[in-house]
Amino acid sequence: MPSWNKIREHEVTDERWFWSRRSVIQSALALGLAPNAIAADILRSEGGQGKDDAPSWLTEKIKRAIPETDPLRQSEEPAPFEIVSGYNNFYEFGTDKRDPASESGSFEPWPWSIQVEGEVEKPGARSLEDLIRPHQIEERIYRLRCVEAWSMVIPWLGIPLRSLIDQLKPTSQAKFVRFETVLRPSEMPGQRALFPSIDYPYVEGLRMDEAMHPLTFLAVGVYGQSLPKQNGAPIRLVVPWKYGFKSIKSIAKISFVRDQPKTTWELSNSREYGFYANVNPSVNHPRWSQASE
Ligand SMILES: Nc1nc2c(c(=O)[nH]1)N[C@H]1C(S)=C(S)[C@@H](COP(=O)(O)O)O[C@H]1N2
Ligand SMILES: [Mo]
Repeated sequence: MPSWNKIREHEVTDERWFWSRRSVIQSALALGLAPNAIAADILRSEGGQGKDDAPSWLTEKIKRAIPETDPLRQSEEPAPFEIVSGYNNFYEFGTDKRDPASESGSFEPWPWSIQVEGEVEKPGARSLEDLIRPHQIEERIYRLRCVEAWSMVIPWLGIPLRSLIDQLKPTSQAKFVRFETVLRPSEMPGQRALFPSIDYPYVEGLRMDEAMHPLTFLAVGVYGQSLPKQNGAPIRLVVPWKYGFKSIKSIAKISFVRDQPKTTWELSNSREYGFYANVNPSVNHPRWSQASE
């Protein structure tokens, strides 16, 4: 039986190597053995500063996460941390797969709050701590499939979206949940682009029953640490049965609404990217096959 069935995902070799290499660099830095610029550069290139910036309530909670125990998860070998945090789609930082890791240096996710709006008991701004701390953090290993026909298996840490919805208490008028990514052009070079490829802020949405599905997840970490900026720090959606673009990053606003929200990719090209976007290998994208990945 593969080792990932017995140990927590963040204890597997890739990640152990990753952090031990990092701590070697950090101790060398402390002892004055490594030139600062070089060491800082290595640390930056290895997945951002998420681990250092996250508040201790979150890193402590993440350490106590319930490990994934899904017996159906066969032969799904997780992608190495370097790939999960080095090959990304996050247009706010650029359209190249390497841009989110290299261009997210000025993004400062902490402290974070989320604006809660619409058909809900108590609208208003809520700190991420208020929203996450009451819940048990779980590990979920999901295959994230991008509509571009690639996928990776990722060990997320977070809470079911449903737990947050239960906490927020939407009214019976709420039929959809609408999510918005933070709008910070000064920290996000893609949002400053003269001819941006999509409109900002990035918007996504789910029908209420999809949002309440037990697999629908709000990730605050990956591979045993808080989320790197390029993966959507400090909090992003993960919907394992929908194409990756539904899994909106760096969520700053959650609205409970009556009507189906207009989402970013639907607005930019509704023929290619619909609201529901359920993964289905037998339905081709208008410009390419979805049969394999
Ligand atoms: N705000 C925002 N969220 C986003 C995107 C984006 O460009 N901006 N890209 C989406 C797409 S197309 C994919 S495939 C996934 C990629 O997530 P990952 O980089 O953590 O693998 O994030 C999704 N969430
Ligand atoms: Mo994607």
